[in-house]
Amino acid sequence: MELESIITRLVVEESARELVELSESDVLVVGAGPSGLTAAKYLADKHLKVVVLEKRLSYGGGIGGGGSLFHKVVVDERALPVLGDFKVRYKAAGVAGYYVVDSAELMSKLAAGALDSGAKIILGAEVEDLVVRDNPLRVVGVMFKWSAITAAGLHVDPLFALSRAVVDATGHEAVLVSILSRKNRVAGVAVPGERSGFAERAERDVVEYTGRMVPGLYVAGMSVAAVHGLHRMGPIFTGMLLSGRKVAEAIARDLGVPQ
Ligand code: 48F
Repeated sequence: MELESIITRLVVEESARELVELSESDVLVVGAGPSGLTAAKYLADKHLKVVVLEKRLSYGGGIGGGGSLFHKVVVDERALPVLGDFKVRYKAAGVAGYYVVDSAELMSKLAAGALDSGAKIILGAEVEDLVVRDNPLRVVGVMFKWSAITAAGLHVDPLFALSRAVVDATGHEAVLVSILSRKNRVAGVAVPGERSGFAERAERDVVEYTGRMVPGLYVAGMSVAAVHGLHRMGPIFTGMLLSGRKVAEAIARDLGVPQ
């Protein structure tokens, strides 16, 4: 067989085989930002089958921009155990209890940690709808298509991916909960959008409000702020990491995984 044929065959066969296998999972995490990647690792550590769908061709979400394009972000001491789990280095920088982290290191090691624990990350996959069941309303999966299709403005029907739990980790827009609210009025969920900056309260509240929206659908990271009208916090990432860890614990509990 010619090399060109081998390349095409291996890419298509392996991708197709894997996509079929991944079309039924335990947890679908939508968004490969800090909260989504953190959740993915801790869920995979519990031996759950975890798939992350990310619409861009890269992971890290808002991390890569660092603090307003400066290449550092801030965390406080509560984030250190999570940074340790991902082997992310941090530096004490003269303000007690606060640390700086290199944004490039944070985004790559969060992704590597999720992958090493067994999560699968599919890039270029945009979720555009939920899959639901009624009586009682529950979310049982998502509908996704390749982001390139959206970029090209083509009218193409999406594919399905089913799972026992779906995490909205799409950031400031809370894409999945917004879809739930707009297209499934029966859920009685409204998305007020996030409030203006108040870093200390935002860092606390975003973790506190992390969790289940309706059966099958969970919210983590900045989506939590959008859904619950919480403040934003700027380039400090403790809340994102702890929110990701918390949603993983909540899902594991709901799915009956021994803690
Ligand atoms: O925005 P993002 O980093 O979300 P996060 O985990 O973290 C927020 C922080 O980065 C920062 C902040 C806290 O300091 O304010 O902004 O809450 O990552 C969200 C990811 O979701 C992807 C998007 O490309 C990004 O990588 N995403 C958004 N919509 C979709 C999506 C979609 N419909 N389908 C797939 N991926």
